[in-house]
Amino acid sequence: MSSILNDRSSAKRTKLYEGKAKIIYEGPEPGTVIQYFKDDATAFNAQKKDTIAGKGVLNNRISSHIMTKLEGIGIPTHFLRSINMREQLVRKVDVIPLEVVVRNIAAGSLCKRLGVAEGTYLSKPLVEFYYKDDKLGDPLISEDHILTFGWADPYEMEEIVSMAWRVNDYMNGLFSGIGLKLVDFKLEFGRMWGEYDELYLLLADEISPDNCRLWDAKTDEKLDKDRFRHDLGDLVDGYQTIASRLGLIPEGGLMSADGKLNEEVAAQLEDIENDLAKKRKLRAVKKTPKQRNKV
Ligand code: ADP
Ligand code: AIR
Ligand code: ASP
Repeated sequence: MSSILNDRSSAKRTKLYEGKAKIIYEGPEPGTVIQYFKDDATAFNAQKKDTIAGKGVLNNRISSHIMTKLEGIGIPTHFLRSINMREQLVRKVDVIPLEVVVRNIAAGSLCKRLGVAEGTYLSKPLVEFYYKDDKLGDPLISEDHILTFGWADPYEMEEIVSMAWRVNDYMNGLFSGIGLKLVDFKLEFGRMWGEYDELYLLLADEISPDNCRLWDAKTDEKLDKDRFRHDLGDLVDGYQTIASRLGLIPEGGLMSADGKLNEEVAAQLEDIENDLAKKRKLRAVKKTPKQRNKV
């Protein structure tokens, strides 16, 4: 049953790219692609790997929900609609090779790099940029590197930083309302050109516990991918806690008592905010001559 449901549609699709956590397939209409969420987990530039049943389903659902909410407050995203429990239809973009990290509380590489104690509240949200290149280990870069190498222009950087702040404001409210601290997160953005060569800058990729640090507000228990990175406990348990507090899965969770994915519950998660998504309109950020990613 599981393999039928999981492979149902992907079998017929043309694979465009396979990454560490997702597969990108050709979409049904021009300008679209399908994101398939795998159960694969990697950390430390894929030096640590595992397959964790249920992770893909949860990330697909959580990301669809958050992207839809962000669209609702006027942040343009690539998300079009959910297709099934592991797949979503998104607008195809040229991904800007940047990982934009926003931090509210010190954790992870910030602590390692600067010796700051984990859990220190930052005096203001900190926006960092990393050059998205696995071979180089996604190095930390400055805005000047981005402009010097033409990975984005000043206008795009202004938009990116402004969107990152707005996403942070919104998600801080969303998560604090359900007893979670938003420690930090990573965003990716992409370019899409319209019929008249107008440029749309869209929030792309995913927003899920794979790329957000989320701690329980009372206990500071880590509920995100750090569980996997540092062997802190069952990953799916943490992701399920987040999803159920967001009201996305029933209390009992997604896994059956035998530790397997409950296909029936998982299939119900497909039934989501697609109505809202249909009402969306895109706003171009500027007219520009066609210029594709240089890297
Ligand atoms: P990685 O490439 O880092 O291993 P994933 O396994 O998550 O990451 O693969 C998904 C890939 O698809 C990422 O490289 C991401 O930048 C890219 N991507 C995300 N959204 C879109 C989109 N809307 N159009 C095209 N590519 C996208
Ligand atoms: N992130 C960065 N690269 C990949 C991911 N997923 C996310 C982490 C964390 C934030 O960016 O999940 O939420 C900062 O990561 P780090 O390792 O720089 O502290
Ligand atoms: N996803 C990245 C990796 O596989 C980084 C991380 O999440 O730790 O290495």
